[in-house]
Amino acid sequence: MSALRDEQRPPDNELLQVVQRGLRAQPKRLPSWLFYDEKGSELFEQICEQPEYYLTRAEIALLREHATDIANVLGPDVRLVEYGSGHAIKTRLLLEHLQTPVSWVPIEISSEPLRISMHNMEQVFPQLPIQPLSTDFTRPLRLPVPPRMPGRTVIYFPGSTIGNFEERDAAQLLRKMRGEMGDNGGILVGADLKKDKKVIEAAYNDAAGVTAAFTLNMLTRLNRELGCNFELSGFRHRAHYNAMIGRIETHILSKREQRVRVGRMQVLFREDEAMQVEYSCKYSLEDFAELAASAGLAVQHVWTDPEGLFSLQHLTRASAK
Ligand code: AVI
Repeated sequence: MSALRDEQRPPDNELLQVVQRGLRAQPKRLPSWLFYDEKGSELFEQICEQPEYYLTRAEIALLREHATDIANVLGPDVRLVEYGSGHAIKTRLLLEHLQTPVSWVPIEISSEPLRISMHNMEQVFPQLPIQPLSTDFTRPLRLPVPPRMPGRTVIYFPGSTIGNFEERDAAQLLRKMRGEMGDNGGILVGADLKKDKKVIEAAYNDAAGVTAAFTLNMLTRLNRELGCNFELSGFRHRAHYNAMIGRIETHILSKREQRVRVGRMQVLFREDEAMQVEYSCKYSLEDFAELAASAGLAVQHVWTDPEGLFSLQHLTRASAK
């Protein structure tokens, strides 16, 4: 278990500092990347299969419906750079339709998922050059030299992971992509759309409790990796849709007053105290266009699934002013 987990986390004392800083903050908060240890990644895969979690199904339906059109818009000889190695099915649906793609560059911090997705893709597209990059995609990238001259570089960022970044960080990430794709490049980014609060809240509070297990697994990870003593029965998951801001706000709530050991710190949790662990932003088409504009990008095309739940947006550089 693993290589992958060991690579994913910063060295222990760095991790401890991140966690202690978050627990000293008022209100307490921990970064959402802490979800994704091996167990958390498995639970996320299970979330994607829950009947309430419409995002993955909607994005796949969108690709089934529009992949030909998307491929036409992206044009021939694309170098497809994928942020996160993601759900292989989405990438396959896209690659199947691209005309003479130059290469696929999956970027993933953890080597095991990267290896698996490469292996799967090699089976389906034996002719396609694959140039994996095992790194954190939020950092500046040095893309590998392509096997032949691409018509354009397109950065593919599926799954509405952009929504897990706060607005300023999302704009910064898009601006970084803008630099990496070059003048005539593009970004193909998944963005979950605003909709009925009940539908959104159900997606993050599935009846089977998989999302709750995913959230609380963060505490199990801290117990294992930092020797903390979080008692899992003393905490619960809460995901609430903040309609004013347009985002799911996920918290871990303390069911009672309790103290937890985190390194040399004793952290006091009051009864009902909420620790913020994730945002999942939802966008109107205008919201997303504004976000893109703040990163020097313009929305060229938007595709949605037949139910209008989810969008895939093609962004290019906004014309120089
Ligand atoms: C990865 N990301 C797009 C998921 C989301 O919907 O925000 C993570 C997730 N958290 C709870 N359920 C799913």
